[in-house]
Amino acid sequence: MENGTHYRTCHLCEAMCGVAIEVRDGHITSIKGDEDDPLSHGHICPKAVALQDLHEDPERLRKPVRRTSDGWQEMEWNEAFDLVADRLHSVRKEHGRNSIGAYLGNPNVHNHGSLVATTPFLRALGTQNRFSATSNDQLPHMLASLEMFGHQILFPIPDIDRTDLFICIGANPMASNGSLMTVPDFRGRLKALKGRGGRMVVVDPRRTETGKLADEFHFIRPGTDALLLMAMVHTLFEENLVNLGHAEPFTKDVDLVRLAAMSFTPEAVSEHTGMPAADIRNLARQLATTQRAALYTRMGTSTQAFGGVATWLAYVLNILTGKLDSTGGVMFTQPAIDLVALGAMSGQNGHFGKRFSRVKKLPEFGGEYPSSTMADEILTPGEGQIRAFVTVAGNPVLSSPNGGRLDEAFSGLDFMVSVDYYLNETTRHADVILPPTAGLERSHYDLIFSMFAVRNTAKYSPALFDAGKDTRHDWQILLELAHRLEKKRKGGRLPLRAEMGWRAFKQIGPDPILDLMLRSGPYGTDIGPARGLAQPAIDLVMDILPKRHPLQGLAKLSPLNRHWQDLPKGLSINALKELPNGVDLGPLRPCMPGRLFTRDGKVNLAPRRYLQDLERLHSLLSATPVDSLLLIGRRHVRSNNSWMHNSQRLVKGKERCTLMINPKDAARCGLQTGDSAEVGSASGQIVLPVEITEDIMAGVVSVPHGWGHHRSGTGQSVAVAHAGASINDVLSDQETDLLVGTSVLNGQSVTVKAWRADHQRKRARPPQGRTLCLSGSNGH
Ligand SMILES: Nc1nc2c(c(=O)[nH]1)N[C@H]1C(S)=C(S)[C@@H](COP(=O)(O)OP(=O)(O)OC[C@H]3O[C@@H](n4cnc5c(=O)[nH]c(N)nc54)[C@H](O)[C@@H]3O)O[C@H]1N2
Ligand SMILES: Nc1nc2c(c(=O)[nH]1)N[C@H]1C(S)=C(S)[C@@H](COP(=O)(O)OP(=O)(O)OC[C@H]3O[C@@H](n4cnc5c(=O)[nH]c(N)nc54)[C@H](O)[C@@H]3O)O[C@H]1N2
Ligand code: SF4
Ligand SMILES: [Mo]
Repeated sequence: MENGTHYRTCHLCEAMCGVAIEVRDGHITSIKGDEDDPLSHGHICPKAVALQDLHEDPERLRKPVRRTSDGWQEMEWNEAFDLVADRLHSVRKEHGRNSIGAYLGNPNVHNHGSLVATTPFLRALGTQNRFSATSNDQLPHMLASLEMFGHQILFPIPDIDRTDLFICIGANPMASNGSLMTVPDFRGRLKALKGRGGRMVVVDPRRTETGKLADEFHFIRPGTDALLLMAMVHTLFEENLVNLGHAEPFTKDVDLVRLAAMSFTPEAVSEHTGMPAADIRNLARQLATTQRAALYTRMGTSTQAFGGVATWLAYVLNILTGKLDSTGGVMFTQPAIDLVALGAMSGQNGHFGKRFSRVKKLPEFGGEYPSSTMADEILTPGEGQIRAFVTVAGNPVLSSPNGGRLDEAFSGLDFMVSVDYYLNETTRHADVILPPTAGLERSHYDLIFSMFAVRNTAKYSPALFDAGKDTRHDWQILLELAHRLEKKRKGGRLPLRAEMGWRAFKQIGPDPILDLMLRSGPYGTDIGPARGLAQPAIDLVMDILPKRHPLQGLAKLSPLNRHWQDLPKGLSINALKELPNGVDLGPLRPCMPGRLFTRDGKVNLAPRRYLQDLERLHSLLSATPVDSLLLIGRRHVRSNNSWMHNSQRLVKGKERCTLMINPKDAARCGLQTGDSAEVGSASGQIVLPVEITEDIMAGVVSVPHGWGHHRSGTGQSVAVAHAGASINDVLSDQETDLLVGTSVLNGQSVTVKAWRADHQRKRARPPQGRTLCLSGSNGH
């Protein structure tokens, strides 16, 4: 790689910060924020240095390895592909297609190559036993978008740069840098918001880094957001504050929502939520009476027992107060590659509940079952039991509830393969690990997060380093395996056309596909004066063809669509290569009802399945609030899920994997600063240092996720030296949001007790910060 500064997008989290990477003699000498990036304007967080650490990490795998009785042994790619395809095929032949399980982890969505190759790979696997990080994450948002707007990834994004009131519930963008709201430099944007006289309100069981910057902060008892939001809806109707604004003509079933909210008065929910009724009313009034306002919810409200209803209600509140599709409210993006429209064109708007998982009968979403039932499907004998497993860029042992049980499940498989460049808590169970190139060794275009950003931008970066011949990108690994599996399924040979197709795909890779999507998208090819002639033809097509005809989709998406006429044109990979800092495509703009994908072209405010789930919400209201401690998660700006703890620069300093506990609860449990505590449930126990703080609500304790690197046989020595303990060893996989199937990662009851060195000696327990119960199975 040439000496000099290279610009690209950091792919580690959702914020898409532009980075300027200085390279000298093939080595990175500095990583800074790119001042000219149109979205991040020079902002980066401390994790940006991990781009270098990951790239240079001597423990990052670079060649395939297989497990042998003498430990891990390197192998050649061809041999590895043969072995994996052979084993997967024979399991499939013997036990049927659903005997293979597949889990896709979070980094896949930061990797356009993987995204392009995943569909053919999963098709070749042919299994219905698919899982991903989605069901531990944003699933309720996807369901709400599907049910209300007709497309699973058409998310309303807070227009934070123009809002005057930002209500943030169950999210901590100061640590996470935003989620389903790509918002680099949240702090700077918040400062600007306050500078123009705006305010931020935060509702969270912990006074988080974001909460500390709020103009108004409220504690809420975990898992009760749906009650709070219902009471806000109630207040809007009661006080005549409903005003849908320009969404009124294309929104239906407002009255059903009014009825649904009738009994949820602020007084009725106050005890459960822990929020005074007057504060709830006031919150609803502020939202209604501030013209430019956005209500935003995220992980804390989605991954809990009522995540489905709570997320729906957050959308409802924005709509009832006229914030949807309005400047400074919540808006839809117009990305250069519009996966929403492309998906709709091929009929992939999303689906839910088309089939149910074998053991627990949990609903699929988009063809995936909830990750919380992975262990059930592996451990429960019978027709359709999972016997072989594929993980791609995931670490479910640390990221899914009851990780201990999953750990045990993986250890008993007939065969497992992981596409991952680390030997970690999950991949240590694999028979073969296929390591892809690292982020800086491949080209980058942020297909997914460009769609969720607070401003429309586009950026393409070529690979910064040449990985060398003896390496493979994720997409190459996935396509190669898919091709081989397909061949085996067809008895060793494919028809000539299919064979040519696979070869061509493997030859060209994802970038020409990106290019095509860019050129045919809303900012694509400029046909200049011909536009005057083409437009009437397009309009005619749109008028006479049925609403769901594929050509409608094409017309809607294309640069010719009337909606997009005033957008800049001419985007392609080549054009973007000329603009290494990226290109600004402007602020979010109103685009409704044109961008709706529902059958009747309306926003469905009261989808039936949410109304049906209200009975459950009513029973929460009539139950006595539980007295036990409720466990919630947290994130830290120097950590990213489970896989950045092998960077010394990121893990150094004060211990971060601690149990946060309120002084009142600490006193009740006999805990003092400097002590360790044992946190337990039927799933397992962990021991970790306590951090006594008023920042956490009484009755609530918090543990970050992604830690617990003590398990033997992993290959990340820095992470092992900073092991921490895994919250997911305590969280049960038996609790899901019954509406959606999302894992309940926040609000489960736990026990906390003091853990002292003398106990430790007497009971021969492992040292602090270690998980006690490796298998963690609750033996149900
Ligand atoms: N209790 C609790 N649990 C949680 C959460 C929580 O808040 N609380 N958060 C949940 C959320 S939101 C998420 S998204 C999940 C994440 O959960 P997962 O996606 O299961 O796990 P990660 O920790 O992101 O692990 C990513 C893996 O991908 C590998 N990897 C990194 N880059 C690449 C790449 O380019 N290619 C390939 N092939 N591999 C790569 C890493 O080595 C690592 O093994 O965790 C969830 N789990
Ligand atoms: N530094 C860093 N950044 C990240 C990640 C990371 O691991 N580290 N992960 C990335 C990923 S994969 C994701 S999905 C995003 C997530 O982005 P966020 O959703 O912003 O992440 P969290 O920090 O988990 O915020 C959840 C908040 O919900 C609160 N909470 C818990 N339970 C409840 C509840 O019942 N009600 C309410 N109202 N609040 C509750 C928690 O205290 C916490 O403040 O972050 C991304 N960015
Ligand atoms: S916030 Fe940090 S990790 Fe996320 S994209 Fe920006 S620099 Fe990368
Ligand atoms: Mo996530």
